[in-house]
Amino acid sequence: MVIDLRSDTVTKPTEKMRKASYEAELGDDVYGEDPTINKLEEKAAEVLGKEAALFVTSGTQGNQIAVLTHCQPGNEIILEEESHLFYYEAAAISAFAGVQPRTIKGNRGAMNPAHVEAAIRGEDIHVPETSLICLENTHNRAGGAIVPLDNMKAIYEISTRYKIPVHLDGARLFNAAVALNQPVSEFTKYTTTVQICLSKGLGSPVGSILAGDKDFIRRARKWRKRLGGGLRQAGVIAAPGYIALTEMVDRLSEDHANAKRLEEGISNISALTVVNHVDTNIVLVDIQKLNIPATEFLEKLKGEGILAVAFGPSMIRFTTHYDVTTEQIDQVISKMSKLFSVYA
Ligand code: TLP
Repeated sequence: MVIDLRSDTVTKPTEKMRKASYEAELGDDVYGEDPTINKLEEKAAEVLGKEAALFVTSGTQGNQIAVLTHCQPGNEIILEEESHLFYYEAAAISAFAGVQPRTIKGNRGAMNPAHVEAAIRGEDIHVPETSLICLENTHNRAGGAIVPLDNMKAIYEISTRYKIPVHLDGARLFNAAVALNQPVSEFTKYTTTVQICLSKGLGSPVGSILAGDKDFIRRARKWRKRLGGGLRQAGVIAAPGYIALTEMVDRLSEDHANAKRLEEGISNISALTVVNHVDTNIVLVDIQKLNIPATEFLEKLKGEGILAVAFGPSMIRFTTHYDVTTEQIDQVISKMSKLFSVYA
């Protein structure tokens, strides 16, 4: 059996989720009449500590609707230089919202609040208006790093002073919350709006939630419609989302323990170097000592039935999730030791 560590997006819905889809009460959500969607949105708003929430098709769609709703074309937005919104969304912020990115180099995904403040534009005919600050927690390219609460608080205080909204890409916010043993609302209280993914570690097959105040969500709903994201009997995909949100959160700690176990195992293979501090479910491995490109490394792993992804020419990302057991992690370690110790 293939051990798929490419991403936590590869998880399949549980039996209970499939059953919930089958049995879901349905209506037309564009009319606001799908009871299963309404129940999910209400629950999500409550959990995220916001007035209202909107079910969207993906994390990318949720982030883009946030940018479109907060900004006007010609504005500038501040974001971390390796954030998903900047790095992995195919320049959608420019293609759709027509905003200019102002990137800041972070430390383990966290932007220095002083750098954020310095990047906010003043009143000048030559410069764009800063209309949004984006955060990401956990930070994907920083290896699932948790952006500390005091960092979020400091940036939120600055944003409040300058009357600039803060959007949090919380695709893996529940991982941060579980790792720090805090409710997600402890993080979202330092944000104006937040996007969370139901379809990553929480295991739902489809969907994300965008949350904020009622007026923001009313306008966001219109943007979702414009983008063709107004779905009809969408309760079939929201029903697993409700289970994801209410029953799948605590078990994320198992994924974190498996990632730690993988990190420890890899640290005994001298040709491989774990480069991130493993806070949650992502392990980043530098393979430079092997003198082979990431593509060849991945092929060798694939030959042993193990999948991972390249994060650079000599960087590999392994992501743990609920479809991977501790026994499988041990198999990955032992297979990698056999494959790569010859290079040491
Ligand atoms: N991340 C995917 C890839 O796009 C890289 C992955 O495998 O990790 N924000 C963050 C922080 C993400 O990691 C992702 C997905 C998204 C947003 C987008 O979510 P989807 O895939 O639902 O559009």
